[in-house]
Amino acid sequence: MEPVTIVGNPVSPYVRKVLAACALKGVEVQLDPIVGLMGNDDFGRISPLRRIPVWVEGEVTLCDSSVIVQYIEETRPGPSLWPADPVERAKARWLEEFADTRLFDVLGWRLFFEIAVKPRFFGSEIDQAKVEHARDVELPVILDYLEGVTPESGFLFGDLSMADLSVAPAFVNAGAVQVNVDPTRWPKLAAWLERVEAETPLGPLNKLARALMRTPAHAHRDRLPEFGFVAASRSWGGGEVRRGPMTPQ
Ligand SMILES: N[C@@H](CCC(=O)N[C@@H](CS)C(=O)NCC(=O)O)C(=O)O
Repeated sequence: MEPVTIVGNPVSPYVRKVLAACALKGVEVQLDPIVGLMGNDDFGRISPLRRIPVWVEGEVTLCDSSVIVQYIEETRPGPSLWPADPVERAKARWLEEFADTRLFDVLGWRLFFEIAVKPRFFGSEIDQAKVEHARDVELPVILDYLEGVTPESGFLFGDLSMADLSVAPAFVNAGAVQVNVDPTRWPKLAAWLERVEAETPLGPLNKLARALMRTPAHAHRDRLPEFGFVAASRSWGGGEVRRGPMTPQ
């Protein structure tokens, strides 16, 4: 098989979701840890939305974490990434969808992007009203919902599945901007996040993400071996900072 390159920086929750799926399925990957906002012209050819992650395997290039995870599921042997029961499988896919859309809207775009990314990459002021509304009004509704679907023990559907590996990653980005899950208000969710961190491939990936958040972007490739990753020989990064067609204002 052709070697697989994952294009995308593990600071992105979607990149960590895909890397966790690769770890569970034993897919060996090389990593091109580019920031999506700094892709070069070739990046725009393999990622029309200029978003990470992208899967590159010979002539096959795939965008979107959910599409990539499904491709891994369908092309790689080993334990399924999803619950066996069709109802649970459908519910797990819904949680993946919820995480990729609503959860990331709030934790990713309105908190992490607004506080940590926009000022750094675009030199813009933080919109405090947006941040406070996201943190104090929108997020509690989401956390109440997730608390209601989180079990007392084990993972969301008993055994580890893509539901866990889709919902958990963005909480690291929220933590980086001091937004955390209060264990007195959402005890099951907070305990589940700790289990995911301690017992799944996402734990080491989250450590890598936290390390990269404290490292200038140009030095990210050099830090990969410390965390057991091989840097890809080719990079789709190095472009000017630019908005993609769906980058929020
Ligand atoms: N639905 C996509 C979302 C990917 C996404 O939004 N990636 C962000 C990084 S976390 C990105 O590349 N943003 C750059 C931009 O939108 O300009 C997926 O599941 O892969």
